[in-house]
Order: sequence, then structure tokens, then C-alpha cells
Amino acid sequence: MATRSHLGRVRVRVHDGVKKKRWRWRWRWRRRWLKIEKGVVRDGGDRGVVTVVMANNAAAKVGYRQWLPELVGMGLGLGLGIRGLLGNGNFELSPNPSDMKGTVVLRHNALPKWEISGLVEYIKSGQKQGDMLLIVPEGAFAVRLGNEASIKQRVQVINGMYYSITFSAARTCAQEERLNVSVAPDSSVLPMQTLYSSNGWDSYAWAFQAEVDVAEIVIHNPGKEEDPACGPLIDSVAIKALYPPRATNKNILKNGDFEEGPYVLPNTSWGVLIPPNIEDDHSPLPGWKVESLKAVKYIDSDHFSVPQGKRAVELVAGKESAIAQVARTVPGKVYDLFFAVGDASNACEGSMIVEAFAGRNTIKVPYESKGKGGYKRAILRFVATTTRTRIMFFSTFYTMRNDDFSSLCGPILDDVKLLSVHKPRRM
Ligand SMILES: [Ca+2]
Ligand SMILES: [Ca+2]
Repeated sequence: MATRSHLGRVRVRVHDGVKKKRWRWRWRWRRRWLKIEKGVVRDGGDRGVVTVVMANNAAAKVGYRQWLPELVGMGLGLGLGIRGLLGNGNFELSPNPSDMKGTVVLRHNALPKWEISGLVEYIKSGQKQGDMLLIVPEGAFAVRLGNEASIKQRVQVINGMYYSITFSAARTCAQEERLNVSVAPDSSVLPMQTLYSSNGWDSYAWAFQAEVDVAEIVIHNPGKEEDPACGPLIDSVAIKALYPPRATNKNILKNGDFEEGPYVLPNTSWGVLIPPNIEDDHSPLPGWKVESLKAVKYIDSDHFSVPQGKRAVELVAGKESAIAQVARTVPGKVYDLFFAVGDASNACEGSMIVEAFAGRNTIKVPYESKGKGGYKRAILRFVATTTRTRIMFFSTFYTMRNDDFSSLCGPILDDVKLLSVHKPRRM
């Protein structure tokens, strides 16, 4: 719980490379003064980014507009930008045997740290269902949500901040399944109809803006299957604070390098799906909107080849998997859209094409993938005709992994930059 006992006087030191400033500071936020233990604020080198180092050596890189709530969060003893599994988010803490009948969890608070309702089963890895062996992605246990069943957990958050939820889910029957994820008043129904990874598990991201100090995270199966054993399996529920980046003079697009995004579960090797049609301001991939029918996949350099930095997106579902952002532009001005196209080193092999759009201008960038990593860069030069230009990318083709013909894959996109050209030369 947030307590005022953590609060002391803040000592903030600002390094601007040459000069050093030091002063005492108190933060006024949400109509109250907050004092924070001594900390150091460093200019991170990038414009608009500071590194905040607190007395306990915890550190965070945050944008100027976001660092205030971040500092307040630290001062309140909430820890730095929460990220990681929820309490018992991997379900490895089991209910008491007396609270179970077979696999069914009997009491609403029998599953440690969670509150459940409806038919929730506690599944052990290797358990059989008909001919199918149930595999669990993290540890030895997961839960299954039957018809209309849900799991719920309260998490302390900072009012006004954005958070993304990541969780893994697997279908257990052939039917299309959906999951309703909500933190009141936001909710979305995420479809799980397409299989992206070979073992049946995929991870999904969803984001919300906190409107209270304690968020109640609910994952609900709205299904009404005839066979109650057909509900989806859930494991590894995690949360991460998001710091929506802003456009800068080095890039008119926000989060063009995709470095800010949902939590990637360290033990999973299949990336995180960013579901389609979520409003931009609630996107788990800040700045970007997935505009098509199907998800795009968020990948990290721990498990995949990434052209730049640690994160990128994989366009996994052909033309049904488009990602877009609307940029502010000046009509008549010349712009260059730079981006990198490659493959994630995930056995996704073949001739690929990424189509980029800037308003009505378009370019097709071919890429021959050997499925072993690599990328090329491309530029789309255009003259803006409106004050808002829609930038969009998709993959022309569907591609399947050459080691697994049931898994969709595709070209990856990274390092997207939009800049106005001051003195355009002929290209
Ligand atoms: Ca688990
Ligand atoms: Ca990147």
C-alpha cells in the first residue's frame, strides 16, 4: 500500500552534459505536495528523456511528460514502473486440495492471489484431455476458463497512467474462442481464432489507462460451448507500465522503433500478439494501431532477430495484418519515410513484400528471406497533401514457417522514421 512514510525530501540533480544543477524539489501532483527520497535526475542524452536514479539505485528512463507520475509512484513506494507477472500470475501457487474437486477449483478465493467465478479448472502440465496432452508454457500449472468463467486480480496502479497486460492463452478445442479482458471501464474481446505458434499457445497484449488507484483486472471467457471442457487455458498474466512516446524533431512518428510496448514474457519464444482495432490511445503498442482483421506480432531480440534496438513487429497475417499511425504533416512539404524490413530468424522463408503507404503514396519493398535473420532499409519520399497523413504497412503475402506449416509468420518491420526534407534533391 502507498504510505506517506516513504516520503522524504527530494534532492534532484540535473546533468545537462556540461553544467550540473542541484536543488531540492517537491512535487505537486494531483493537488497535493509530495516529497520524495533523494534522487538523481540525469539527462539521458536523448531529447525529452531523463534517467531518474533514486536512493535505492532503482532507475527508469521516462519521457519528461511522464517522469512526474513516475517519480510520484516511486515516492509512494510503488516501485519503478511496474512490470512483470501479477501475483501468482503463472499460477504456480496451487489451491488447497480440499478446495478442489478433480481439476475444478471450488471456492472463489481458493486460487492464491486471484478471485475466480464460474467453472475454473486448475490444470497440470501433461494432463490428458481426450487424445490431447495439455502443455503449460510456464512452470507446471495453468488455469482453464470454462463457459462464462473469469479470474480477477486487483493491482495497485497510478491513476492516469497507461498499462499493458500480457497473458498467454491456448485453445483446447477446435472452436473459435474469445476472451474478454477488462479493467473497468475499458474492455475488449480478443479473438483467438488463428493459430500463430506451433504448440498452441500464443501471448496477447491489451492496454488500459488507469482511472482509479487500484485496477481490477478481469479475464473472462464469454463462451457458451456445449462441452464445458472446451474453454481456453490461461497462464503467465503480466503487467507493464507504458510510457507513450511523443513525436520529436528526429522523428515525426511516435514509437517508430517499437521499443515501447507490452511486456514480453521472458520464458516464451513466440512473441506477443497486438490485437486489431484497439483505439490508438489504448494501444499496447503506443502510437500504433493495428487496423486490419488480424493481429501483428511484437517480437524481442532475446528470442528473434531484430534490426534495431530490442523490439520490432512481425507482420504475421498478410494483408490482414496492417499497422498504422497518423502523422501531422504540412501540405506541400516533402517527407521521407524511412524503415527497415527483414526477417525474425524464425524459419520464415521465402519471397516477401512489405507495402508502405503515406497517404496515397506507396512503395513495395521486396525482401528475400532465408529465415535466418537480416534486414534491408527502404525510403518512401512523398509530398504531403493534408495536415494528417496516414502511414501504414502490411505484408503482401501470407507466409508459413518452413519447420511448421501451421504457424503464420511474415516480414518484420522496425526503425520507422518520418522526417520532412528541407531541401529535397532529385532522387
Ligand atoms: Ca504456469
Ligand atoms: Ca526496434
